[in-house]
Amino acid sequence: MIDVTERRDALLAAAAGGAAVTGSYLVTGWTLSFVVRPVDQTIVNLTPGPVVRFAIESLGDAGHLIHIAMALSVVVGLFGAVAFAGLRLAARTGRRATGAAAAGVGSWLLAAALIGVSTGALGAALSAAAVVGIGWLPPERDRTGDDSADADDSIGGVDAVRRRTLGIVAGTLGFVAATVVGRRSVATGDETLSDARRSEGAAARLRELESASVAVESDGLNGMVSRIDEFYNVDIAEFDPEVAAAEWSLTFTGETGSERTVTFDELVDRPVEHRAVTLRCVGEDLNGPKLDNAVWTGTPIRPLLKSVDPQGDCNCAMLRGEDGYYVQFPIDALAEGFLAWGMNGKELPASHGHPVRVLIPGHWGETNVKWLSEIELLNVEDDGYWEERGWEGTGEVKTVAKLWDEGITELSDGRIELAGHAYAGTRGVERVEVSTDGGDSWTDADLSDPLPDADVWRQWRHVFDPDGEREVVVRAVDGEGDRQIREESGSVPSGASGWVRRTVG
Ligand SMILES: Nc1nc2c(c(=O)[nH]1)N[C@H]1C(S)=C(S)[C@@H](COP(=O)(O)O)O[C@H]1N2
Ligand SMILES: [Mo]
Repeated sequence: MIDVTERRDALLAAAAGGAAVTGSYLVTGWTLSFVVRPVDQTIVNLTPGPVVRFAIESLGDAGHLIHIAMALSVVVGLFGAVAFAGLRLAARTGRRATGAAAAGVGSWLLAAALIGVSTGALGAALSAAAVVGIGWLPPERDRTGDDSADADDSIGGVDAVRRRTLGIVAGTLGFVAATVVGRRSVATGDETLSDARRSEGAAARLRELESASVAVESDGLNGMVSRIDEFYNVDIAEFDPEVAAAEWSLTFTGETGSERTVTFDELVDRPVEHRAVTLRCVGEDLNGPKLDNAVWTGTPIRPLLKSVDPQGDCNCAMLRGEDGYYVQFPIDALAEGFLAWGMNGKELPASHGHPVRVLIPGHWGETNVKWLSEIELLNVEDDGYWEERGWEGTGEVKTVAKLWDEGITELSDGRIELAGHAYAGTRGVERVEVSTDGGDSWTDADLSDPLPDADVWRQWRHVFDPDGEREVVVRAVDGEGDRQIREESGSVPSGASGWVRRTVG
C-alpha cells in the first residue's frame, strides 16, 4: 500500500512540476520571466560550439527540440521534487493545506531563484500548490476505500483514488495543452505595418525591387525580395523571446558621455527609411541557403549613437539581445547601422527579432542582433557568442554567387536556364561570370538593375544549350573589381570561399 501511495505521489508531483512550468509560461510566455529560460540559456551556454553548429546545421528544428526537451525535463523535475516534498509533508501531518502551502512556497522560492521575483514565479507557485492541494488524498483512503462515492466497496475505493489521481493528471495535461495553444495564437506577429510606422513607403520600395528583378522561368527561386516565411533563420535559443513593443527599450550603456534609453514609441518617431538589406550567415556552406534579402523599415543608428557621446578606448561596442545573444564589433560599423521594426511591409516577425533588430551593412549575419536590448560601449574588445566558439564572423562578408537547385530549369526548347543571386556586401556586385565548360571559358550573366541600396544582392541569369552533361561554374566580381576568392575553404572560421560548381544537363 505504501508504494501505491508513493507511486501516486510521484505521478502527482510530476503533474505539479508540469503545472508549475505551464503556469509560469501562461503568465509570461517565452520571456526572461519564464522559469525554463535560465535553464535553457545555461544549456545553450554550456554546449560546445561545434555541437551548437552541428545542431543548427544538421538538426535544424529537431536540434532546438532536443535542447528544449532537456531544459523542460530539468525544470519539471526540479518543481516535481518540491511538490513531492509537499505531498510527503501532507502525509506526515495529515493536513492537505500544509502540503499545498509547502509546495507553493517551495515552488515560489525555486522560481524566484531561477528568474527573480516576478509574475512568472507566482504562476509557477500557484499552479504547483493547486495540483498538490487538489490531488493529495489522506493515505487511509487507500486502505479503507471510504471514498464517499464507493464507500461500500474497498476495491472501488482504490479505484476512486486512482480515478481522482488520473483526473488531476489529465486536468494538468489539459492545462498544459490549452496554455500552449492559447499562447501560440498570441504570438503570430505577421501584422501589416500600421500607417504610423510608414507602411506605404515600404510598399513602394517593394515594387521598386520587384521591377529591378530579372525575369526567370524558374518558379521556386526567390526574386529580389525573399518571402518572410522563406527567409532563413539562425537562432542560438530554442524559442523566440516574446517582447512586446510597449515593453521594449534599447539602452546605451558603458563608456558613454551620457547613458540613454530609447523606447519603441521614441524610435518609430525618428526619421524613417526603407532599406533593402541582404543577410548572409558566416556558418553556411559555399552554396548554402542562408542568404536572403528583405526591405526593412527602420531608422539610422548614427544620430542616436552620437547623442550618447561614445568614449571607450577600443572604439567598439557589445550588442545584446533578449535571448542572451551578444556580439562585439567596431563602432564605425555600428554607426552605419539601422534599427529595424518592419520587414517587407509587415511588423518585424518574432523569428527575426520583434520588435527591433539591428542591421549592419555588409557584415556577416551574426552582427545583426535580433530582439536588441543593449548597446554597451567598451574600453577593450571582448568576444561575442560565436567568437567565444571559434568563429570570426563580425567582419565584412565575402563575395559569393549562388546556384541553388531551384535556379536550374530546363526550358521547353531544351535549353537550360541558370539563375541565382550574388552578394558582395557594401562593395556591391558588378558582374557575375558563368562558365559551362568547367571554367575554360566565361560569359557575363544578365543582372538585375542596380539599386540605390548600399547592401543588397543582385539576381543573375544565363541560358545555354547543354548538348550533354556540362560542368557549370559561377563567380561574382564586386564593385571594387575584385573577383570572388577562388581558393576553396570551409565556413569555419570566417566564411566559405571558392566558386560554386555544379554538373548540369
Ligand atoms: N539575438 C540574436 N540575434 C541574432 C542571432 C541570435 O541567435 N540571437 N543570430 C545571428 C546570426 S548567426 C544570423 S546569421 C542572423 C540571422 O538572422 P535571421 O534569423 O533574421 O535570418 O541573426 C543574428 N542575430
Ligand atoms: Mo550567422
